[in-house]
Amino acid sequence: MMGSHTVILVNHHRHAKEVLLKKGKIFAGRPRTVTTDLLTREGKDIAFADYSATSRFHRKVVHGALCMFGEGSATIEKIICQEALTLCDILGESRSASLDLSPELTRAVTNVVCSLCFNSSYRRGDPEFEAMLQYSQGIVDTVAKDSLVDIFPWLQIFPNADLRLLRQCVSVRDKLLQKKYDEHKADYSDHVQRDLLDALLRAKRSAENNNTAEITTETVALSDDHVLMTVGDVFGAGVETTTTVLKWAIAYLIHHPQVQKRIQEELDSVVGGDRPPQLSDRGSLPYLEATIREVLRIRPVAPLLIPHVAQTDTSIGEFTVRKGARIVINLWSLHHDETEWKNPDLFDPSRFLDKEGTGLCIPSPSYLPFGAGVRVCLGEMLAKMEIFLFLSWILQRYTLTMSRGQPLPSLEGKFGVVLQPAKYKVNAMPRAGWENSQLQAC
Ligand code: HEM
Ligand code: PLO
Repeated sequence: MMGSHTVILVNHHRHAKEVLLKKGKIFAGRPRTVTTDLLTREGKDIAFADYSATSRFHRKVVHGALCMFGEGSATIEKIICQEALTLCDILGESRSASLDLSPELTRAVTNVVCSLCFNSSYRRGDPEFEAMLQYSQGIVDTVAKDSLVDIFPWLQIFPNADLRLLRQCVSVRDKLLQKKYDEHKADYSDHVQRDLLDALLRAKRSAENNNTAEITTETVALSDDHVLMTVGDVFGAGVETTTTVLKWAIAYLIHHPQVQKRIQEELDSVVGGDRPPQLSDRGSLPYLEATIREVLRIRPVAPLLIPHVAQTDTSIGEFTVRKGARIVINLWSLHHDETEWKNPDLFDPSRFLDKEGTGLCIPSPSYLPFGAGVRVCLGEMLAKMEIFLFLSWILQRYTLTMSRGQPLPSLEGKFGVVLQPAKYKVNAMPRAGWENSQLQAC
């Protein structure tokens, strides 16, 4: 029991798959908590919304919009490459001095998701971007981390520094979202769909006019709050998750220079030095892909996923589960299970390669970095494209090392709604032939 709630912790992949896949709809609910209610205006988003016609409709609209920019679409690749180019230029300007990459990575990733959501981007030093960095960290530090107030909601009547910070950050975020929304409404046209916000506006109008020709299944009325919270979810998820993976990947590459070297050798032989890497190279760079898989295994972004809720009386394995019970999938435990993974605490990308070392594999069923089933992550494709392109662009040109006299990055992580690495600094040494490069986007 956590407060008045039954919480079931699932530690084995067989049970996790029963919850997420076999009984996916039964376990598709989400709990209402004080902090997520504050963030999402009582669950008017996707991720923290209970399973309902509205949240299913949201998922569908967002999925459709992301597919429009998805794999195979030149638009998204162009946007990511443009940001990768700017990022590489900044690394070049650092002249191998130690640099906290975090704000630069965040800006690159934010600009990709900003283009998708709002058809806009941020320049270095943009005050709106600085404000976003601050409010987003404040939210990550305070939302949905099983804090006491989420377990005993009545505690919110007492002064609480975390809740105060969360309220303040959410209010800054909401102003930013509202501004984007007002701008979009002002020059919206049914005939052009510039971004996700346009797609949501269109779905909202279409539902209001009951124009079901466009939407084949359920069409649900969407309030302004629903549109705002949903775009806020995608924007927030889009920024915090991908940035976190890139930071973990770089921390591990600094700890394991031999892995970095092998990725660079693979890049040299497949891509060479005359052109930047592109999405179509992904299939020919198995070691880089295996490294990304290993980073997602050893440091899962959401080590406890988002809690699920049983919508009816049911069971998991031989255990009876009552309607309303909260289910926490312990992805950390799945990804570090010693009976499934040899030396699970060892960073070893080659575990994702086949015997010949040339093809990719998933060596254990105990691996679900994006969840599975009806609540599976909506941004998996986008995140994988970004991680691949950002890492391959950086490693083609630079070798990342620790600054002299600095400790190695901590691999411990700070637990919250996402598992973030601690701050660290890196040196980006240009590789032979890339010392004075003027780079071109793809
Ligand atoms: C949900 C992982 C990137 C949007 C989730 C969940 C996980 C996850 C584990 C929860 C699944 C569950 O509760 O069963 C990741 C990882 C990412 C990533 C590892 C990066 C490597 C993204 C991106 C976006 C996104 C880039 C946005 C475009 C969402 C949304 C949900 C979600 C909207 C909620 C789905 C729902 O509740 O129906 N993600 N995610 N994610 N993710 Fe991601
Ligand atoms: C990140 C901070 C933002 O300011 C708000 C936000 C919205 C959606 C959340 C995201 C935060 C954290 C990561 C989450 C995402 C929805 C799905 C994703 C929880 C809190 C994951 C990994 O499950």
